[in-house]
Amino acid sequence: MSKTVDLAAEPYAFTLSPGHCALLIIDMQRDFLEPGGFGEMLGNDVSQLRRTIEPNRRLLAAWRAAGLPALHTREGHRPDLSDLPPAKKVRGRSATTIGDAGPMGRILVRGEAGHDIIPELYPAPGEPVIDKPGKGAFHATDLHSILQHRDVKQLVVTGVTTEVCVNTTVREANDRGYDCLVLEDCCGSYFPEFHAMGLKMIKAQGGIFGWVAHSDGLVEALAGLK
Ligand code: C5J
Repeated sequence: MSKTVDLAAEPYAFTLSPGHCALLIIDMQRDFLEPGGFGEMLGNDVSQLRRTIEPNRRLLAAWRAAGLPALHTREGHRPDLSDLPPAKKVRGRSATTIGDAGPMGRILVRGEAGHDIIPELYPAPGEPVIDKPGKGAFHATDLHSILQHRDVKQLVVTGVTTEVCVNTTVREANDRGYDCLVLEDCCGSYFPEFHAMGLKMIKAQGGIFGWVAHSDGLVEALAGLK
């Protein structure tokens, strides 16, 4: 697919190359998004994240219909916690931390119900799922080689949370030479001000880490690719 499409974005138009672009959906996991999960247990307002489900669902459907590659990430650790840095285990001084029993199984442990991706955005067969122990999706994962083998040079990035795992991943991707388009309505934070600032930091200084746009333009462009 050699056709390119210019999408309205900030700080300036993003030239989408469908043949070299992948959708990367960050950590849309039950423990972060669902009422009764770990995020809510910590006192967070999950509705701030849940508003991203429908835009992501619509985007993912359009993306798949256009025949483009989608990848999903999950933040979490091995059941024996051997990949959990001690500093991450104790951070926050919470009574309940990663690896402990939580409302949907052991918190952020692979294989537990809360660690899995929400049903609305469940990966289709053949869509890679990147299990990441850190905030960034490139740290200690095979994401970079999977993208390189598919000749991916651009990433459309969505998911949660804007200022933590989305921002960290976009910065890692930028340093590895990828152009990133972040979709504002498909990302979310428990803290609206961090969401706004997280997006601002990406597109500041001429797009120091990448581009920011609404998903409407991309969904419309994808329909035109069929
Ligand atoms: C993510 C977090 N996914 N906020 N994790 O952003 O700890």
